[in-house]
Amino acid sequence: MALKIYGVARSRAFRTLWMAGELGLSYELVRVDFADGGTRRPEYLAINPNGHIPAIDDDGFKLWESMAINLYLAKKYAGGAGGLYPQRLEDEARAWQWSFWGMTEVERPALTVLLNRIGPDDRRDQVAADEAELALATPLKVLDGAVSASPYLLGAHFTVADLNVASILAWARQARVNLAAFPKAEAWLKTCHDRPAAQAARQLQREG
Ligand SMILES: N[C@@H](CCC(=O)N[C@@H](CS)C(=O)NCC(=O)O)C(=O)O
Repeated sequence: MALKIYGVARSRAFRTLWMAGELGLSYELVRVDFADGGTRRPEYLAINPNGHIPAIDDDGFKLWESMAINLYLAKKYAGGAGGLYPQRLEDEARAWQWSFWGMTEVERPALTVLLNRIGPDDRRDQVAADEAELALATPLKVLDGAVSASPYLLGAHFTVADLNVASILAWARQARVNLAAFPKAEAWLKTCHDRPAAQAARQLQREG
């Protein structure tokens, strides 16, 4: 098989599995798990020296970092107007903007709420969870404004920008972050997460 995805669905590999599903790609999921030390084995470090999942091997081309992987896959395989990857240079730049924004402004507080609210009992810290939820309000307001102006982040159609941001925010929904103050963002997120490819990736998560 040409495309290998390294990771497990209950990790950031979820993002790549969702993207592969959107694109209708056939792939091999190579099970590398952080829970059993798989991410630190020499054979995996040869693919991603950071020891993190996900990573891909696309016919010999190896790539790591979830957002970079999704941008690459979308650009390579989405093709054509109305596809997941924007056609105009400016829209492409906005897809990068939203992807970097998701990683730098959203990911840490979303993960902090998740780990402290629904992580292992002995590691939960309600105060840290509440503080992180408060910190999320700033980027959520930005997102709410963006999807008030157009149905999706780059305009009328769902693109890699939506997938990347919504896949990061999946943690916030799992952690039951209250989105009521951001009704447009909440509706947009639900629309993204209701897509069949997102549901299929969620199902892979439930299966472990
Ligand atoms: N910035 C990286 C982060 C990847 C990452 O930290 N993945 C976690 C799982 S969600 C991991 O591999 N942790 C295992 C470890 O650090 O050993 C990305 O988005 O791909």
